[in-house]
Amino acid sequence: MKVKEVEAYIIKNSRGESAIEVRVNKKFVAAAPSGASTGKYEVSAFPKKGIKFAINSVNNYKGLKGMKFETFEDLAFFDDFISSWGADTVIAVQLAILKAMSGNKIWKFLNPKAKKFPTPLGNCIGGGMHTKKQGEDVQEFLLMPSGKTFEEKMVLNDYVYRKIGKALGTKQRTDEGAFMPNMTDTEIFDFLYEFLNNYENTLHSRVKFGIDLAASSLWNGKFYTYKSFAPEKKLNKFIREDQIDYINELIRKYKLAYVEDPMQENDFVGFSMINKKTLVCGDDLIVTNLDRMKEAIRNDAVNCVIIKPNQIGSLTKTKEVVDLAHKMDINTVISHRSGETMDASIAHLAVAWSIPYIKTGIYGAERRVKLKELVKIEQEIKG
Ligand code: 2PG
Ligand code: MG
Repeated sequence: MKVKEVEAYIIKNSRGESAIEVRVNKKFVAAAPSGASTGKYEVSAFPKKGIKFAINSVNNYKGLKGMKFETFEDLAFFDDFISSWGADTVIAVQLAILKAMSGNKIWKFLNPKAKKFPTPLGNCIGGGMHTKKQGEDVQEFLLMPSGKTFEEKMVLNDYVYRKIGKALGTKQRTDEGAFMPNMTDTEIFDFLYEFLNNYENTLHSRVKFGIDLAASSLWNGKFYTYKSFAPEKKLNKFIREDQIDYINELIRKYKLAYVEDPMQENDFVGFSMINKKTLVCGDDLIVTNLDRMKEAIRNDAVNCVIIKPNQIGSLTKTKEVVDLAHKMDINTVISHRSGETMDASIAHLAVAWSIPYIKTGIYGAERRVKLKELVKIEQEIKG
């Protein structure tokens, strides 16, 4: 595929912030999302001079026109641009080129034999940084549905989400379209546990749940501070050891299937002390960075890792983290960001790379477009 034309420009993401979109050879368009609870070790989304500077850098870069890209590995060419263009810029350019190389069929281009589909992890109740700290402390309560096909699981998540909304009687939503009730963490844990154990609420299927605590946003260097803490506890500040006990107790009491970022982003050893009967997932801890993935492996910190291409700013580097995780029997979760666009590329990457989970949210056009893309791919593959 030869690049004839490249155009970068600004669009608005789901939070109304400026985001970058790139168009290659007129027809192939890709955009990058952005986070609110970003990890300290993520690559910056844009250079210091800002998004406009990044966009001009792409549009004024003469070398791109006439370049040929034939394989996924060719995209590594842009790794040298990460610091000057920023992570979001490189990801949007790489994705647009990948779409052009594949005629918008990324999954097939990367893995024509693909046949595994991810389970959707759906954010149904939320707080933390996705509500500017107006909601409860836990950033995301996530549904993990069961089912034979991706579509079945998606439909189940959607059904349960709506039912939860009715039961809570709230219409307020977080950045990711999760409900934002006026409840404490403990009240929500109790509610979800009871609700999901009543099979009349779940179309008689098993729906488990888990959380993204995004614990770095509670940590001040000494304590984890909970705004609305369990009424039976007098203290709302936890030192590290209390935090470990608290999380392990939550896992036991509510049979959590998934726990993301239960400890702050520097505490590999703390992660290793969390009960691995459940999926213990590193997001801000690993930030899709190969060196941090290795550090996590050395410490036995996780059995699951979040994959967000724009944390590291390179699709080829992202793939290295996925490959190492799978080689070490560590689960992967490809993930949207809280500020999302209509780009559905992560759906394709999930299928191409046999990623077992996708976190995309349940509600809102920018989340649904990724789920619907997976349904489309499933129909194509399974007929
Ligand atoms: C997370 C993400 C996505 P953000 O913490 O996992 O849910 O949030 O994009 O704000 O970093
Ligand atoms: Mg997270």
